[in-house]
Amino acid sequence: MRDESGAVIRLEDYRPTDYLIDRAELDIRLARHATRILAKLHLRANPAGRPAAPLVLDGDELRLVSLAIDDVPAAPEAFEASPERLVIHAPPAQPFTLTIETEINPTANTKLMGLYRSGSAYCTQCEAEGFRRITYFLDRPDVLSVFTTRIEADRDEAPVLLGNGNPVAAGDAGGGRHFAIWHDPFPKPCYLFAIVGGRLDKVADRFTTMSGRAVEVAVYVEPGKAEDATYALDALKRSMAWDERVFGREYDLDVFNVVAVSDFNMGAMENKGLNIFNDKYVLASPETATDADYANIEAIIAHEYFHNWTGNRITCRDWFQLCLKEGLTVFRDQEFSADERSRAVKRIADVRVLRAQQFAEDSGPLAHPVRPRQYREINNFYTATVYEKGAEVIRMLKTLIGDDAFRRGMDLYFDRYDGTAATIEEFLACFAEASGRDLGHFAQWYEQAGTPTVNARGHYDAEAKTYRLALTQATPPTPGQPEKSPQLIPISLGLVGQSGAEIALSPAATAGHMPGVFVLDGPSATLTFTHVPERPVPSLLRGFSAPVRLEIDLEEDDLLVLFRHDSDPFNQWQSAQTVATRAILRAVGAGTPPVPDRRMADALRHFLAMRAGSDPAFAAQVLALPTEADIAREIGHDVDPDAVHRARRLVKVEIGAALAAELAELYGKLSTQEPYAPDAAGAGRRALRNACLDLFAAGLPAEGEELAMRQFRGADNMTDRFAALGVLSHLPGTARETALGEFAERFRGNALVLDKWFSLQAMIPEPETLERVRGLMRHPAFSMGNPNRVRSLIGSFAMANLTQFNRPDGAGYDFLADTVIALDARNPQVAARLLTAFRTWKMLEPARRAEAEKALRRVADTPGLSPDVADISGRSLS
Ligand code: 0A1
Ligand code: ZN
Repeated sequence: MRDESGAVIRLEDYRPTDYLIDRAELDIRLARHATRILAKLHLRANPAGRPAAPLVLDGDELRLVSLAIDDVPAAPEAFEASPERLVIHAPPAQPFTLTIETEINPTANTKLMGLYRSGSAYCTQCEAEGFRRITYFLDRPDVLSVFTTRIEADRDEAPVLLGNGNPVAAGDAGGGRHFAIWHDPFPKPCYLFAIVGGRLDKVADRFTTMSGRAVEVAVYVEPGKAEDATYALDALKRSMAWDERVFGREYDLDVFNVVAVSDFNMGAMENKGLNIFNDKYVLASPETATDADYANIEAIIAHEYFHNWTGNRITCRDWFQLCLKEGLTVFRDQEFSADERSRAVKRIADVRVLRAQQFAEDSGPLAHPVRPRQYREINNFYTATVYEKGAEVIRMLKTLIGDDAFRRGMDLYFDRYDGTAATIEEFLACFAEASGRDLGHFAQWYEQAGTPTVNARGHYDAEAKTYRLALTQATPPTPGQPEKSPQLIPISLGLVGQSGAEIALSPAATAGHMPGVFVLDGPSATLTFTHVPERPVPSLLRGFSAPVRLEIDLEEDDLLVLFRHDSDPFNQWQSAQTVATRAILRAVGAGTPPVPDRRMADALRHFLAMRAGSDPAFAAQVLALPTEADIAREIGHDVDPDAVHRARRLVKVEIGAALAAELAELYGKLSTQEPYAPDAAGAGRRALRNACLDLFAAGLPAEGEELAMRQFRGADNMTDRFAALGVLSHLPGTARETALGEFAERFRGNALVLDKWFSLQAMIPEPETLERVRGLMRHPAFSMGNPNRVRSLIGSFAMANLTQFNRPDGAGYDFLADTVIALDARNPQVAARLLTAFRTWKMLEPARRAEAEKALRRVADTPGLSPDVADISGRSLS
């Protein structure tokens, strides 16, 4: 256990280290239970540090075998070693070397941090503080070292040996062992260090960079699975080309390797030249992966690759600056996917994720700024706020200063900070310089937590032909920030006439900003538009130009004008969502089906007739109702999840029944015999077809079940098979159980596919589900040791089954509490992540709130908790 558990680390306490490590030469002798690491560190005093200070190196569960200073064995009184620390009392004044030998047991490493075993392979995960579990080091991102790594292993056990940088030598080491030496010329913090050793297959190719250098690119996977890595390899090459084209960034080593492992705490990791991935985000074949899986693989491959510049070449000064690399890199991967696929659909999908994850986090006890000011456990800050809201902040910056100044700012940033560990202030200064703008107020997005609400009220003066729009903003208090200041909010807007024509904006309305963008930077503002020939419908926050909630007093008919005619596809989609949200909220209030609203069904019917053929992916987004969690957030307090579920169901049934004929027809039209390809166009058609099936089955369950069963059995790809199973999973009865059984049988032995099967069952909104989940935990394919299994079964139950996790009797909460406590002993990071399912407990109605609090307290009061779980339970209760 790390002894600093409970200690608060604060941004204001940052100071440089007293020593620097210019070079690190590692010799790692892999062995299952006793791996030896010989580290020769070349140190010198940091001119920015305190002179003649003791040297304190970080460790975590380490055993020191030997220590030498300048190649002379260290006298016992010269140092102090514990599993967590190595202190050299009086280091030499001149540059010196430390030679440290440690021994670790990768097989016993169930935390999956540091060096561990996944299947039969050895791999590492060092971000954020895992390198200290390999050797003693200055384990922080502002210490940049050039690494040379020799890896030695049994040739039989680990014929493939990979490290950071370029391969420089390999050979026989005697006694059935062999070695490889890797050298990474780019100074990097140790969190980017990685090695892999194992019996792995690969797919490889060559990428020629824009300056003509040849790079060997390869994806390594478990033996026999190379075929399933070809899509990832292709996505990698497309990412490399895109970063050259769009940001002018070229790759810098001779090789780029990706390795897929089955035991991984997160999605993937951007280690220099050696990305390590959760195999869920690499392996794909039409039979086993859905279109969504392919899109995720493409996005995550791109994300990790883009880190080579935003994260690796320029890293973070400290972990408070995490969003400097993560927010920016998410923005970059979102733009990549938007360019590779449909921009509008990608934006809608990203905003759905932002609202589901980040808005939820931002309105509860775990809310924190994009750049937090303090933490107890940094692993708990790889959050939707740092990643997703961090990306929104970059997007707003681009909206505010325009594409050209944004690109100039990026160029300046790369130029000025290459090879350094930077801060948000340094980053923003590049854009202030490139645009000539003062970004002082804008920078508050990094400091102030909470989701602002923007309220808009419009008034049209028919006589004067003017339209006045009154805007106000307010941000609710968040933990540690009771008072909020107005944010600087870019509001992309337009005015739409009743017949759909865009009304020209009088230039004065948005003067001083980018065209069509009004910047709300105070508590309120009034915009006056002149020469407005008719009563307009305002289209605000186009493209979701800021991460805020928008309240606007539009009538249903006005929303439908936007749905039909808005030139901004995001707001077209948004207005349909708003209409549906209102219908569901009315049903929650009434407890009965809302008065059937013909207008909405008519509008959808018209929309499908006009747009389904030309833009099926977009149409699928329109047909997908707001989720139960969306509705719960909209209600905001005293939420009864059962009432939300019933109301949403009622509306879905009503729409499904009203449109049954059209949905069936469209479903039929979209049923092609073309062979499966995971491209955006095909994915769009499948998404729409499956959205039709889902709505149709809600309206006409008996017919829907038959159709779904036929699709389930006849599908030639996982997208269609799994979508049909999803529809069946919501229809209680024997067909569902039969289909679930057939699916399990067909994919026996394929862990990643069975994860989908676990997840689907965990999300069934019925009281028997908790028992089903408990039963599935005893399934031979389930294991508490594998993060993907845990997330699929238990994570889906807790995070994506609103009614059953929030059972009124509290059994869902108790189950999660028990599971988190049990898992904590094995893998604190994954346990802490699971516990964030309680992040919205305060908005529940009082009886459930009391049950949730009881379960959270039980976790918090458990002796011997990891810092990870102690931090989340403590903050959740505060
Ligand atoms: N930097 C990675 C995310 C990551 C963070 C921590 C990890 O520890 C287990 C692993 C991965 C990314 O943004 O993809
Ligand atoms: Zn990242």
